[in-house]
Amino acid sequence: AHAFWDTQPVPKIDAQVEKSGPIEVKTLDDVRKEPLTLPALFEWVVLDVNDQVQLNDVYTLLNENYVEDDDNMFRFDYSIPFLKWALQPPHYLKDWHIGVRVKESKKLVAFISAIPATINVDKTDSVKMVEINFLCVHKKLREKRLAPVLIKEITRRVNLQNIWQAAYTAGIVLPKPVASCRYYHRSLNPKKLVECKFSSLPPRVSMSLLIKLNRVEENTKCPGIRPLTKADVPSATRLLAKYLSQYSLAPSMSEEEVWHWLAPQKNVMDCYVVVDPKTGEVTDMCSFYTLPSSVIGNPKHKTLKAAFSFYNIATSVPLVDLMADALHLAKKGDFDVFNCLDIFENSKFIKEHKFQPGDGNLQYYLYNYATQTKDPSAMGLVLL
Ligand code: YNC
Ligand code: MG
Repeated sequence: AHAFWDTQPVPKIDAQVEKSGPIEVKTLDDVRKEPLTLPALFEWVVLDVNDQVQLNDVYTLLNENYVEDDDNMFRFDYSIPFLKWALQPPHYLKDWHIGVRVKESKKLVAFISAIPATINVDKTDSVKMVEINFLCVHKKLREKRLAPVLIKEITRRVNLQNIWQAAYTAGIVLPKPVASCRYYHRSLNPKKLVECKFSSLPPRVSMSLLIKLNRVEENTKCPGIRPLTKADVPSATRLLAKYLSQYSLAPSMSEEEVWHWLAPQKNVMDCYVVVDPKTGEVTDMCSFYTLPSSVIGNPKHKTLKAAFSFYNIATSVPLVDLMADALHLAKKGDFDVFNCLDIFENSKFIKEHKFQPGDGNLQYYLYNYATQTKDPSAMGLVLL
C-alpha cells in the first residue's frame, strides 16, 4: 500500500515491536555519493537561512503551501524569525536545509530540513538523531512522487554525517507511529475564534457567556514567576534533564541547546521560570512557542495567533497553577488560543483548564529505530 514507505527501515504498520533498536545497520560505504536525481526542470539548492532573501523564499513557500487543517480553513504561518531559530540550533548543518528550485525561474517549489538532536528512547538508549521538519511541496507539484525524493536526499545527507536515525511527526498515519497524540485547544479570544469558525458557539451559550467561561486568572499564581534568563540555564538544564528522564521518548539537551530552545524571543518563544530565592535554582518552568495560522478566505480575520505548549515542569507549585500562569501570560501576549498535545502530564490540566479536543491528531515517528508503541503520556518530546 506504500510504494515508498514499504522500502524504508520503519516497522510495518501491523508489526508488534518487542525489542528496541536500529532496524538496519549501514556504513558510510553504503551511502550514495551523488544527490538523488530530480526531474529535469528542477535543481537541488541549499538554502542559506542567514540570507534574508533565501529565508524569505522558505517563508513564502511554507506560508502558501504548508500544513492545513482537514477542512482547509487554516494554514500554519511559521514566521521568518521562527524559521531562522528552528533551523539553526547548536551544531546545525547548512547542508540539511534542502530546497528544490525550478531551473529556469529559480522559484523555490519544495523544501525539507533536518536538525541534530540527541533523543533518549525507553529511558536507556541515548541515540544521536536528526529531527525532520518543514517537508513541503508546492501545491501545483503534488502527487508526483517528489516527497520520497526529498526524503531520500535528506536521508543521504544525514547518513553522510554518520547519523542513521530520525524523529518526525505528521498528521497522517504512516508505518509506523511510535505514539498517536491528540491536540487540545484552550480559547483565549473566543469571539475571534468563533468569527474565524475555529470554534462554534455551543447550544444555548451566548457570546457573553462564552467569553466569561474562557476568562483567565487576573493575576499569576506562582510567586516570582519571570522570564528565563541566561544565568538560569545551568539550573534549568538540570531540571529539564531530571524531568525528561521519566519519559520513554525525550530529548537530551546541553546547556547550549537549552538556551537556544528556551531563550525568550518576542513572537517566537516564551519561557517563564520560578526560582528558589534561597538557592537560586529553577524549580518550575513553563514555555510556549508562537505559531500563527493564516485564516483562509475570511474577510475580517487574516491570522490566528496560537501559542503551542512546549516544556512545562512544576516542582514547587501544582502543575495546574503553573499552567494557569501560562494561560494568563499567553492572554496578556495577545494570543487567541493556547494549544497542547496529550503528551507529558498534560492530561492533568487539560480538563481543569477547559481545553477542548481538536480534530487533528499528531503521529510521532522514528526512522530506522524500532521501539514499542507508547501512550501519549509516555512522550516527552515536542517537535515544532
Ligand atoms: C509526510 N508528511 O505516504 P507512500 S510533516 C512522510 N511524511 O508515500 P508525493 C509522507 N511521508 O505512502 P505529495 C508525508 N506525506 O506511497 C506524504 N508522504 O509510501 C508520503 N503537504 O509522495 C506518502 N508537510 O510527492 C507517499 O506526495 C509519498 O506531493 C507521496 O507530497 C507530500 O515535515 C507533502 O503536510 C507532505 O507539502 C510534501 O503533500 C505535500 O502530496 C505537502 O506524491 C503540505 O509521500 C505540508 C505537509 C508535511 C509536514 C514533516 C515531517 C516529514 C517527515 C518525512 C520523513 C522523514 C524520514 C526520516 C529522514 C531522515 C532519516 C535519517 C537518518
Ligand atoms: Mg509530488
